Amino acid sequence: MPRQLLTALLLFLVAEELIQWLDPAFGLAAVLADDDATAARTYGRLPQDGLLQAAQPAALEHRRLGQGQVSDCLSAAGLGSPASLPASAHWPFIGREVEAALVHGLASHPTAREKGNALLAVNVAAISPAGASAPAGQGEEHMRQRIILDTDIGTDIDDAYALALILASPELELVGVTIANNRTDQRAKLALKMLYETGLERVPVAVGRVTETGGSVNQYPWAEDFVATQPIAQSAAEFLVDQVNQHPGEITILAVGPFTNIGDALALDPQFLQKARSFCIMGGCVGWPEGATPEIRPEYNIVTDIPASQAMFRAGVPVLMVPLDATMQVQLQADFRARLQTRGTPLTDALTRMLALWPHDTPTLHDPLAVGMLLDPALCGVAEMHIEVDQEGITRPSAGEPNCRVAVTPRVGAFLQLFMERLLTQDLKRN
Ligand SMILES: [Ca+2]
Repeated sequence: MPRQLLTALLLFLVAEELIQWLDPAFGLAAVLADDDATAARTYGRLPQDGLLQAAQPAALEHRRLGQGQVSDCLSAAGLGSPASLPASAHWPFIGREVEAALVHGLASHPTAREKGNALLAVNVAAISPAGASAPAGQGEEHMRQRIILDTDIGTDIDDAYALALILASPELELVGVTIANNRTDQRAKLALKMLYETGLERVPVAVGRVTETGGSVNQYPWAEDFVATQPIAQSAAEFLVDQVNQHPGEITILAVGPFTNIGDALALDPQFLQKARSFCIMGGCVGWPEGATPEIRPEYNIVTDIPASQAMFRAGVPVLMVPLDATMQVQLQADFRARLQTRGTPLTDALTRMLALWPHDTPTLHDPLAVGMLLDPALCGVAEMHIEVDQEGITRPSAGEPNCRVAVTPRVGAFLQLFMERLLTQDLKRN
């Protein structure tokens, strides 16, 4: 198996096209590819099971590399602060800051090369074909997952990327889109137009109630004149309740906006989340692992509708929670954006147009990371926690039976690779 792993790695490295998509985790691989002998020594000794969780301590042991040494490496490279590194045993090796530091460290400090090898070994284990985290859909055991996306598309740009990732992922069947937060009529038009332009106008869009909460619909001009399709007559909450009652145990609900529609659906049917197959949110901030997040703070989706968020966490169903702690690490840098822009499909063109209206530069892929967890649950390390929402909208872990599985340590490189592959290889269009 080590030889197969090496072969897989070398194939990976020579795929120049691929390497250009990838983030510094794999840029590090490219650096080390200059030295085949070193690569062979490193990769030939990888644990054979390929499990990320097993590979991390094994690789550390193999290279006698501890966190202190990594901190030294960061310091030597003049990048990063050892004090900012998470102290947890589930230390996120694939954090961008660490990767960037190591790339620079390797380039300028030969003694750092050995240290980099061990971290690279971990990354290779994580992406290897032998890994336990092969993308869903490649095995017979993976069923097509039916999902409803509850979104506030139109404020931050990441909702549009999340919808795009769903549409471009054959493992997911989008049952419907429900729209939350303030001008839900305008947001609905954005979703309707994205679905229409990609030939998926059969997917129903249900509008949530208009609220007085904040968040401008800055991308609305892209869909302002769109009249080809309309939302369904059911409200978002009615649609959610109706669907899980019609198909109990089958539908995954993915909520990536303020949780008003979830709260309204719970008011209609307090058991509605129990009838879903699973329930996943992008939201909250848990301050874990220690040091990964500067401080626990109220997160937008939670704080925009605190009563709905409180009801959601008390609904008695396990929540798969993808918090800021993980999502802030996943950013869509300029080279990635350029690749999407030049792809030229209706879907990527829609994203380009909406991005141009978004009043910021670099998207953080909060909501797409939650989609990623539905595609491949191994994309983030997960911790079980008991979460309650306080009056300020803070989601502080507290004592009690776990009610959440919280995604805290993202494999940034693996996620971005999946994200870019899906959006660049799709060819969705109107029939
Ligand atoms: Ca959102």
